[in-house]
Amino acid sequence: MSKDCVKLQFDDCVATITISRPTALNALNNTVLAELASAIEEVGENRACRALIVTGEGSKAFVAGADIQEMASLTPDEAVAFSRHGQRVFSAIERLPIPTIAAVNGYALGGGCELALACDIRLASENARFGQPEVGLGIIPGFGGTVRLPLAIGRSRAAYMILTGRHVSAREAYEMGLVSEVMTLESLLPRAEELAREMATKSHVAIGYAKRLLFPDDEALAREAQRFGQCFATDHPKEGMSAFLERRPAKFSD
Ligand code: DAK
Repeated sequence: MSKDCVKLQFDDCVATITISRPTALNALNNTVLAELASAIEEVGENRACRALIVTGEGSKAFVAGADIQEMASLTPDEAVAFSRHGQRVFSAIERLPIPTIAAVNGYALGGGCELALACDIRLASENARFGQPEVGLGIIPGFGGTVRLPLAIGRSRAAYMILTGRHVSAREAYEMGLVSEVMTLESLLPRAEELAREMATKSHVAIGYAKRLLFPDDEALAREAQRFGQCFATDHPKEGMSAFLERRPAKFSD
């Protein structure tokens, strides 16, 4: 599959996936999700590959979420299907038997924060910002955020992020335990590579087993997709996303 929005590079035992859709701050539309799925499959098939880095193109965004333009017109059934599709792609990353590092180089919002959460380890540049802003769009996190965020940082902090929709800085994310290290943007990829190579020297058998013990519950992910679909049975997603696209505050009906 040719890839316009996702770059995949192998450097002996380390693979790097770069989400590259700069006109929309690397937002995840159906093309990006399909290309990402194909890149993950290639990584999984490469027996020499011992670690994966996921990052975003440029210096502003890792991934600014799912594509709001594409999501705005979903029916409830399409919304469930979209959520399950995204969840499958993110679960495929999580289920790779090799360690995965999100090198977060800017905005990691909504689906972008969830993509980082699907990786085992998160490193952030100083300009990174994390958030689950979905409630402001009339929806809930739909790509595993309600399941993986509490696992990563605890229920109380996850509730703070999901229910307020606030962005948190790289430093706050570090204090919450959402990221393991914060550094300058220039140091981010070199440090990710260094860590990837360090983990590549460990037992890949032990790493594969250790990872499996950390997987979240499939049923919880299915419940999230179901609830996501239910949001689309109301007019809130349409209002929230139109408001974003029209650059005005959303006004949600009773
Ligand atoms: N989708 C589409 N386009 C986006 C985008 C997005 N998520 N984020 C940014 N863009 C586009 C902007 O529309 C703008 O396009 P032009 O107007 O230039 O054509 C361009 O990228 C630059 O953005 P801004 O002009 O807004 O740049 P600023 O520096 O002013 O602001 C920002 C940067 C990241 C703070 C802002 O762009 C922003 O708030 N973006 C939206 C972030 C957001 O709310 N993301 C969460 C999306 S919700 C689901 C499963 C999962 C999900 C949803 C459904 N199902 C099961 C159905 C996940 C949901 C999400 O991820």
